[in-house]
This record gives sequence, C-alpha cells and structure tokens, in this order.
Amino acid sequence: MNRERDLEALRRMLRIRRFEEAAMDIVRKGQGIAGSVHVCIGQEAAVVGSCLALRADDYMVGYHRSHGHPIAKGAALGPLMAELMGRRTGVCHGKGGSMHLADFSVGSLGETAIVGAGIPQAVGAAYSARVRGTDQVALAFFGDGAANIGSFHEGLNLAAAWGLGAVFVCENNLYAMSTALADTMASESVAARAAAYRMPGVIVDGQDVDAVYDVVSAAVERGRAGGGPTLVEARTYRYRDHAEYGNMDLSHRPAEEVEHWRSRDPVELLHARLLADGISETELAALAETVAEEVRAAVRFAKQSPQPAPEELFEDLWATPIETTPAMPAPPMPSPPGPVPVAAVPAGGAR
Ligand SMILES: Cc1ncc(C[n+]2csc(CCOP(=O)(O)OP(=O)(O)O)c2C)c(N)n1
Ligand SMILES: [Mg+2]
Repeated sequence: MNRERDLEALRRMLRIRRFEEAAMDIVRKGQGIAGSVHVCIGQEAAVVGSCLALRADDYMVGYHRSHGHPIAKGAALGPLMAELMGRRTGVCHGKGGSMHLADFSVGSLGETAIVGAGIPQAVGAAYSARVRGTDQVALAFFGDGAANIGSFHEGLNLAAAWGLGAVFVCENNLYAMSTALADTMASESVAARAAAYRMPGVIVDGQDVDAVYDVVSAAVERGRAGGGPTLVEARTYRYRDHAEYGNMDLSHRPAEEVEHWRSRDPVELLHARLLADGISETELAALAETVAEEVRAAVRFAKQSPQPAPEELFEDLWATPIETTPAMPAPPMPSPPGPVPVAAVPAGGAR
C-alpha cells in the first residue's frame, strides 16, 4: 500500500459518499433537484481506484450513475452540485443535471442516460489521441447491464481492431435496476468477453481501492504504450436502490448477499487499512470533517446560485464548428492482432 495515495483515495471516496448523501437529502426534501439521482454509494473504491490511475489529461466517460466519476477525477464539488440543482453555475450551466455531468477541466467528457452509449464515446476519445499523436488514454465506466448492450461489443471490437489506448471498466454491482446479472448473462463473467476481442480481461475486487488501482494502472500503461485496450471487471455492490424514488425496495436481493457486501464497505475497509498502517483516528477524523465541510460549502454554493435565465435556453447546446484540414494525415494503424487459439466451450454455456 502507498500511504499518501491511500489518504487521497479516502478523501475522494468520502467526498463521493458525502456528496451523494447530500444530493439524496435534497431530493427527499424537494429542495431543488428535479427528478431523481442514481448514487454509487458502495462502489466508491472501484470509481476512485480507477481514476487515480489516470493522468489529469486522460479522458474519462461515465454513465447514468456518475456523480462519483468526475469527483474521483478531481472536479470541484460546488459546480457539480449546482449542476444537479440546474443552476447557471453548474458544470453544464444547469442544462445537464445529475445524469449529464461533464467537466472538461478534469477530462470528464460526460455521462449519458443511454445504457452503454459512453463506451463508443471513449473509443472515439482514444482515437482522437491517436490522430493528434498524444499518449492520452480514455477510460469508459459502465455497469454490468451495459455489458449486455450492443455498443459494448461494438466499442470493444473497434478499440481492439485499431489497438487504441482505451480502458473499459465495468462496475459489476450484480444488478441492472432490479434484474440480477446471473439471469441475463450467458458468459461466465464480463471479463471473459475480452477474449473474443483478443484483449486482456481482468476481474478485480471492486471494494479494494489498492487492488483496483493496480489493475487499472497496468491497463492504462498498456494503452499509453500502444499495447491496446483492456477490459476490467470490478466486482462491487450498490447499497441503495437503482435511483432515489422515495422508499427503497431491496426485497429482490437475498439478505445474506446484502449483509456480505455491507461487511465489505469500501470506505470502512480503507479506513481500517490506514489505521493499521499507523494513521491516527484523530487524523482520519480531521480528514472526514474537512470533506464534510467541502460538501456543505458545495450545497450552499449551489443553493445560492441563480437559475439560468430563459434567454440562455439555447446557449451551449451546439458544438463550436472546427476547421477541417483536408491535408490531415491518416493516423498510423497497428496491424490487427494475430490469430489466437479459441478454447472449446461446451454447448449450453460455460457457467
Ligand atoms: C439503452 C437503454 N436501455 C434501457 C435503459 C433503462 N435503464 C436505465 S439504467 C438501467 C440499468 C443499467 O444497469 P447497469 O448497467 O448494471 O448499471 P447500474 O444501474 O447497476 O449502475 C436500465 C435498464 C436505458 N436507460 N437505456
Ligand atoms: Mg449494475
């Protein structure tokens, strides 16, 4: 373990948890977040371990459960909370809301409510790095449900065929809404699907921030060095229902399963690890209080911020046209990977 990095990981994981608790509170009290929020409480180690492995100028694309991703990448909390509340000071000037945060200042290209749609976007960002001749990588986060969507296969295929610096991180929290992955996926794991695209597929304990950091770092370095994409499956759990509708109904989940994952709370595991490494309770309490105040300040900032004016309705909606240069050279393409032996899978599936 690396003590400095783990302290930073705890700071970011706590930021996510306190930020999302505050957002849920605002939704419940009807204090200005329209619709609902999808929180990632329980999944913070997968989110933060992955983002800490990225450079500031690397790209990241999220999905519908994505307050944590920009926070983990270092985004300021005030403009994110203001965006959730539809305020003019929000990262998208109040036009995105909870499911469409984008903070280009930290390489967060955005989120989408369309399950799986962020995956090809990350492939496009990785391709843009190739065209521009940089060594930036692009990381796509998505859920286990998205791994059954066509754009997952399209994105992985193209990234592998073109040897792009993309990293695919599946936060496998075992459910898509209330549907168990075990009922909808034919392959033995999400990671196993990497073999079809001749890229490494790695399963990692998504509650262990150090383990996630190590696995994603290896994938990032591989992508940066021109070695092509990697699929990472972080096994994790979301403690809340799909979204904050009001009453939480988790009756579709076995009680022992909930208890097992509750006993592996990523924040508590990291807290215990830091204590064992000699950091005092006092120091950890001070860190937690600093984070709590950061979140309170973000909520104050958001609540005091103005609503966008009606005449701003059509601002920021269209891309700024860029000059195309007909002489732009075609980017170099690596030759596709050679054939690999395909293991025989018995009819009826491999589970
Ligand atoms: C293309 C598409 N199909 C269906 C939906 C409805 N929907 C929203 S979230 C969701 C479940 C996604 O599950 P998963 O990818 O595992 O992410 P999680 O919510 O567990 O984080 C579904 C089916 C959608 N938004 N887009
Ligand atoms: Mg899921």
